[in-house]
Amino acid sequence: MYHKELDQFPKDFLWGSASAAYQVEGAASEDGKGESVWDRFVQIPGKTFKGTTGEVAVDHYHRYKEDVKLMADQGLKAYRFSVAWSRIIPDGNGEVNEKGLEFYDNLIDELLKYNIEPVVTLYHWDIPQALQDKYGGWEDRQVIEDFTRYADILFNRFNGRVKYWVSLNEQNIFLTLGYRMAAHPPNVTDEKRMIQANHIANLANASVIKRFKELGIDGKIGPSFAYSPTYSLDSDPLNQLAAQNHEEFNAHLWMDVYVFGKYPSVVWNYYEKHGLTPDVKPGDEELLKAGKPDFMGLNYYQTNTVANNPLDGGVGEGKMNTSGKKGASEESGAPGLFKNTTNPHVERTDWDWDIDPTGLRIAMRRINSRYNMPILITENGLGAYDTLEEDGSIHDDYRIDFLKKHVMAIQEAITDGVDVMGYCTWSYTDLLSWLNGYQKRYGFVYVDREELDEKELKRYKKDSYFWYKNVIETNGQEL
Ligand code: BGP
Repeated sequence: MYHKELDQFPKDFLWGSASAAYQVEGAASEDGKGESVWDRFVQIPGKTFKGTTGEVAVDHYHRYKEDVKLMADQGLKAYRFSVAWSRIIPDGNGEVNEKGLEFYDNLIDELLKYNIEPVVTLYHWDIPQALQDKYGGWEDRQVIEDFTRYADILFNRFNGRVKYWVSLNEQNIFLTLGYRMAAHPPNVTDEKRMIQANHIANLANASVIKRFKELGIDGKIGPSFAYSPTYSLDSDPLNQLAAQNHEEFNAHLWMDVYVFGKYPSVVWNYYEKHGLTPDVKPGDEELLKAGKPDFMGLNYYQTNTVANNPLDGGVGEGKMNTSGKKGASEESGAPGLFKNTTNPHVERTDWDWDIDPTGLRIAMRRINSRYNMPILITENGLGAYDTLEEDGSIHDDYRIDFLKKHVMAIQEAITDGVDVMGYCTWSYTDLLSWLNGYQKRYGFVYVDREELDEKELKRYKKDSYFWYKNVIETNGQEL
């Protein structure tokens, strides 16, 4: 669809940026914080790039005032961050650690001092290790109650100061990588267990949303979903069908449950035929339906292009590129459903992620037409190598180009009729990329550290920092 003129961004549009506790905070065992599954997982040799950990990360825990000041000077309107569950309740379901709450109190107050809207993510992948040990974390229904209690503590504590809440961050990613690919904790490769844990995570997600509504909190809540819309390689009907399969199994499987409270029938049927159905108990369906979010949080990085993949001799799960050497990713697929192929129409990053701004517009349009709910873009950004020049500048024109085109795609989607609340880039400062170390940088603010050398963790403004400042100042009129 072409428009003669584009609509303006809404006046109260949330121009933001995002992070996650484990990736920025550091202070891994300070002020009573308990161990999380990520603190443990990164100790396994070979799991992360050069064995990097978030032990120190970018030391945001001690430097949050400096970081917030940078945001304020830039004019940022919203900052999305996550709370580390094991700071609040070190063993997951026992005593509350007041010191942990205080850290987030201070961070929130600091943001509000500069009129920056806090967007709080309840869970960004770091379940307390104690719950993993006690009952297997997301595989046991006890987690629904424990997660709801933890959320309840945050809702009550920050009510009145925080208006935007994200329930689970990328449930699709942490469960797929954690239980199918053994690339995240708890380091498992078992489809059946993944589906079971996913069902319980669905219930936990619905349960906190339900609780939020019961408390009558003045604000909005929704999950952040990693949506990579699927394209078919071409018009070959078999490839089209593979694309349809991919969309059902990678998108509808989660978003349908969030919004409609039920699994897509094609996926459920597949589960039944393969003996994979999760254990559904009386009351589950009601709970799922009662947990309808206020918005869909969209984490958008790329699209997927897929082709037919036969059952016999089809391509299976392949390794991701975590080295930053272009072309290092392996062919990947699910036999009988789809396989990923190269899209000849788009460029790729050094980590082999497709660069596709139009894909963002397509993602928003698809969410709009299938789910008809407002969208908050909770992540979008470019992971790239940056060079710190001698004079302290960083010329990341490639990042500006990436962000500019994505912001334009949002404006086009708004003009198409999509309701968009805001846009959080990933990420504010550079931070730890879970599996890719510190060399894969996303921030507006460069943090001077390397994989194995923390240096002084000094902050430098990149060119993109100034570019975004102007975008915010002009409410998107000058890109
Ligand atoms: C999302 C996560 C973020 C962030 C981002 C970039 O999936 O929610 O935490 O890490 O992806 O991914 P990566 O660090 O793998 O490049």
